[in-house]
Amino acid sequence: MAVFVLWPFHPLDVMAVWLLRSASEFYVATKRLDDLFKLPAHGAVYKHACCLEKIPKSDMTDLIDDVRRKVTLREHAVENTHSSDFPGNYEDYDDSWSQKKFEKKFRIDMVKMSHDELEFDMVGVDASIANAFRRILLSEVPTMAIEKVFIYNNTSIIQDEVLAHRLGLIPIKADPRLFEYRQEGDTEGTAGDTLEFQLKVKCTKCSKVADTTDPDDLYKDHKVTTKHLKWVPIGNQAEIFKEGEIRPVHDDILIAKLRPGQELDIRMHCVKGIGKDHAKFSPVATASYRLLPEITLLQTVEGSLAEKLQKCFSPGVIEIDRVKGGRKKARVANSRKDTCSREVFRHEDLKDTVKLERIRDHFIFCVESTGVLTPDVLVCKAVQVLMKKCRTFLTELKENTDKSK
Ligand SMILES: *[C@@H]1O[C@H](CO)[C@@H](O)[C@H](O)[C@H]1NC(C)=O
Ligand SMILES: CC(=O)N[C@H]1CO[C@H](CO)[C@@H](O)[C@@H]1O
Repeated sequence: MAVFVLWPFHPLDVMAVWLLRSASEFYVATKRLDDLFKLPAHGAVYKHACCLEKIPKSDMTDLIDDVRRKVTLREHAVENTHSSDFPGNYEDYDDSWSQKKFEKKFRIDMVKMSHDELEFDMVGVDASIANAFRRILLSEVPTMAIEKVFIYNNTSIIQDEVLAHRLGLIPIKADPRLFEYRQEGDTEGTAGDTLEFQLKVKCTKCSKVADTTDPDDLYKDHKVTTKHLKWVPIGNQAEIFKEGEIRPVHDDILIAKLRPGQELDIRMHCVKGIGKDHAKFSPVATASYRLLPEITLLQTVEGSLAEKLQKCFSPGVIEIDRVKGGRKKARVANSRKDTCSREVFRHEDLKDTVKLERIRDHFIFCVESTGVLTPDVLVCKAVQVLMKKCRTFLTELKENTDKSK
């Protein structure tokens, strides 16, 4: 039986490709399908096809390779966004998963790292795995944050609840690995699960009143910032932690503004928690990934058109070379820098000169820490969290199969 499967993709964009599965002959529909009949959903199976033209098998293999490995960016749509490299999907491809194949393909390349930012490439995993790491980084790696605020006095213009919320969001430099989660219903807190801070500020007038309207000269302590937060050791904490080890990450975050006579007297309890519970526990400012862009020039672009092409992409993506006779010629220098804006498709004279793709299993990760832990520690921690989840799942699976036996 001849069964044709509609292929939702073609390099020339004018034809839909028909793939004859489990056969050695492939055909291209030479007319737009929408002209022939109403286009059904992708993947529909046809018994008949017309206007077909035979194409060589090698071309088809290239095409399948592209579809399996890359996401294609087109003028009006982004295509092949789903992974399709699972077993049995393509004839002649062994897409079954094996540890050995994975180990050979998988790699992590460090690109740059500073004390609060990390960029690395994760190659050879499915989007679901990469996304799991991203989500764990955002919401399941624990940190310490202010949870309970005891306000003894507040004559500032900021309401108690707003103040408490602002305090909660301050990143606290304290290694969460050294603390336990606080037990539910526990209001006191112990040295093992709680950090205490104190904020006691009173704004006063400066005695020397100069001829000025600048509040910095007129008043003392009129800006309450994180440098006013004092750590109060509980129990044996003073012996365990060195001076300056427990403190807000930054000491210039503005908490409130006061005027002479106004006063804040607050005690705070910091506890361990995760971002899933409240965003203030999230250890990262951002954790995101993007796919590695791949830009291919389909034809030579020269002269003023080359300059126009360069302007369509992010700086550094397209370079212009001088060739014989002083002509300018565009060259793809570094596709990685591209933001994939697809600007090039807005220009009639350029849109057919380039192919924009992204490698489906090449993730460029960016992790920006709030400063509590260094980003490399956070990523390792995220891996541990995922491993723990897997172990829990395996144990439960085993328990259930044992039970049903
Ligand atoms: C609260 O602060 C105001 C202004 O400094 C002061 O007058 C008042 O006595 C304080 N109240 C308490 C309970 O400390
Ligand atoms: C506990 C306390 O003193 N709260 C006060 C803080 O300041 C606001 C505004 O001045 C008052 O409404 C609160 O009663």
